[in-house]
Amino acid sequence: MDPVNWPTDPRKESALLVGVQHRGQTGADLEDTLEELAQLTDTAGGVVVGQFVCRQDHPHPGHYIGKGKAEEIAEWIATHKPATVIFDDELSPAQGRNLEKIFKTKVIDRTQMILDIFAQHARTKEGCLQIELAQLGYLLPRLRRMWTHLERQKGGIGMHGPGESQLETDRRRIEERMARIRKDLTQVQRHRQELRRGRRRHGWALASLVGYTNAGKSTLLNALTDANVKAYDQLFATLDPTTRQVELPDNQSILLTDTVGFIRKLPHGLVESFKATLEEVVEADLLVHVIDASHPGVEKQIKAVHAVLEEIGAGEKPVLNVLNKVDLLEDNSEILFWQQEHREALPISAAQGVGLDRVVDAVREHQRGGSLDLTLRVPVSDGKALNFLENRATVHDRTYTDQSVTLRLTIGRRQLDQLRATGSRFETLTPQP
Ligand SMILES: Nc1nc2c(ncn2[C@@H]2O[C@H](COP(=O)(O)OP(=O)(O)OP(=O)(O)O)[C@@H](O)[C@H]2O)c(=O)[nH]1
Ligand SMILES: [Mg+2]
Repeated sequence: MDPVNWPTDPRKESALLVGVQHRGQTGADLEDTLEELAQLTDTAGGVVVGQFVCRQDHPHPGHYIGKGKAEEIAEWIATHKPATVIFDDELSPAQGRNLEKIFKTKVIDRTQMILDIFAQHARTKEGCLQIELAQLGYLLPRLRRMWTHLERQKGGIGMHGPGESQLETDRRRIEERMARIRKDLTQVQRHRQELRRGRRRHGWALASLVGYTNAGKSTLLNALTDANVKAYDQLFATLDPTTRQVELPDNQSILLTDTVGFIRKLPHGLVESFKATLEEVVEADLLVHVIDASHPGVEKQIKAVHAVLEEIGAGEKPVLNVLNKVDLLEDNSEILFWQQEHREALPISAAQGVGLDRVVDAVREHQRGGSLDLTLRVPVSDGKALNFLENRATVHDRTYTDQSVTLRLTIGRRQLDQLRATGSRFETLTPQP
């Protein structure tokens, strides 16, 4: 693909994108990746003015791409003068340094851009601390680069000693700051744990929305509750968790949390730093995976979400898959195909409020731990149990005698366990499965 003439917006930072096609990657894969990189650039406040693609099996240790390609790009840069060159993969500190020398312009990688977007979108103290930690972690091994730059500007003689010790001082300061942030974040984590414990004491089940960034998680939370979370056509619009109560039938409720979205090649340092936020996912009883069914790269997005869930230790959680944005699909055939592949996935449109009842029913079914059809005999004196059953189960009919009430009902496995735990002296007349 040759550089193209793109429309430019003079208020935005102009960016040249560089993507690498690795072995086994199809042209469509690459296009999808570059499209995403362009979207990230846009979200970060840049405007794409051109793109280069290099075919390469192994990254060059010195400058990531081949020398010939780097020179070809340098020529383009000399003519078109983009403010930034953005690489789709993470560059080592040395690669970044060398490329800046060849291109004579600022070079950033995908990781740095994602960190930048997070920094722009962080609002709460928790979000700001977590992103600062991730950015400092990224900066630490790259400090030398800034110092070398200084040495070049001021000349080598006499710079070596002070430069070296300045670097050491900077490094130590950064490490101290990182240690301080980690300590503050431990407090945040403790506070979140307390909140969750309190919620559990109320007997509320916790569910967490997960999914690729821009899949529609916040839109779904807003549609199911009055959360009023900002939903934008932007990547990583949400960083800080929001939890709201969703009313389920049978007087039950569940707490649903909307949190940060995932992306392919999510920087590891970022996952590490966002531990406090991601614990909302790790500690949930149920994950509601919001999938953008209209996205051309949807299968890869699903894989990326599964990979992040594995990484944070939430790979084994029960998941309810919802296929969102079905209003954008041309016809039903895609949905039918999807349902063959992912049998239980629920087609919905969060934006248009279609299929939300099914989501609520499925969450409720999960919360009940499956339903049982039973006949129970409860002593009339056990008002507490009778009250519990009237509220928490669906009672089909009641037969009264002097001593007892016989109820034919449908009840969640979990609710039955709760009733047992109260020490109630009910009898089960139908054999339990
Ligand atoms: N057509 C259509 N658009 C939708 C639907 N659901 C969400 N969107 C749009 O998709 C974009 C992203 O929605 P969000 O709810 O912000 O997505 P998110 O998953 O919270 O994204 P991040 O917080 O950025 O990770 C917005 O422009 C929404 O209006 C849907 O069912 N149909
Ligand atoms: Mg969101």
